[in-house]
Amino acid sequence: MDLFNEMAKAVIEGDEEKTVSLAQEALAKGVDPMEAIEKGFAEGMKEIGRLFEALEIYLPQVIISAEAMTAGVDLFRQHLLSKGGETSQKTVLLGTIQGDVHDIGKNIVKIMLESNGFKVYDLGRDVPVFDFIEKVKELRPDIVGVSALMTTTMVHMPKLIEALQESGLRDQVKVMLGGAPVLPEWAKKVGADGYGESAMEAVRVAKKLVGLSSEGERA
Ligand code: B12
Repeated sequence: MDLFNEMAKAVIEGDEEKTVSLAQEALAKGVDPMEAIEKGFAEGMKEIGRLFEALEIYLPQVIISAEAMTAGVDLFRQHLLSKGGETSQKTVLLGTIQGDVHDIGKNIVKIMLESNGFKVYDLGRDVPVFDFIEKVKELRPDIVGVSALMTTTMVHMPKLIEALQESGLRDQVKVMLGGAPVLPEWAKKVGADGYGESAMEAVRVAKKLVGLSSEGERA
């Protein structure tokens, strides 16, 4: 679909006005927001990642593209929230782990979970393990969802699981991990209950973890 290519291109060019107007166009045409995010905007961000890794572009360009993507994704989020919908009363505490400011993927996971009836408490990015633990105590969520985009920060994920154990909270909450460097085998090895490769999978896994669906395997 041409629209998805245009959306990817707008992210690559870091054109915020364009990402917003294309998101509006997608909604007007009745395109599924999640499909548009995954096949449009996220494809553009993948290409940015490739160009950055090939040293063809520099950090400021990545930042501009990230901002353009965020603006487009926000428009979809407002639309999905305004539609309301059923809520399962199941809760997810979500955040990007400490030392890591990457939050685009985490924000997409949040939108997907919200539009599938979960109540999401978003701790934001660069969230210390300690803050996760304090919020689990306070909010008693069904699931803790943790994102990491760097090999240097994903190492805090097992620390979070250990801290949950030490605080006597591990049996009361499911842990779901995600983010580009996280692999399913690793998530399982460090004791997570679930892993999601994409935002769509995050929803499938979250539903399974809280007993709302029977599909899928344990991470
Ligand atoms: C955009 C970006 C940035 C932006 C982030 C803006 C933002 N608000 O997020 C900016 C410019 C700020 C940035 C900064 C840096 N970045 Co950067 N960045 C990227 C880039 C290009 C894209 C990431 C992205 O948004 N992808 C798109 C989203 C949609 O995908 P995603 O995050 O994977 O999320 C999906 C799934 O993983 C999953 N998911 C995600 N989270 C979760 C959580 C759960 C629970 C579940 C179930 C699923 C799930 O669902 C999502 C949607 O489908 C990547 C390259 C790449 N190839 O990934 C580098 C990359 C991640 N960055 C990298 C680096 C090194 C940095 C910097 C250190 C650069 C620097 N020299 O300063 C800083 C880090 C600062 C810090 N302390 O965090 C490296 C990391 C290398 C490593 N060690 O592993 C990468 C891989 C680039 C590279 N090859 O060098 N970056």
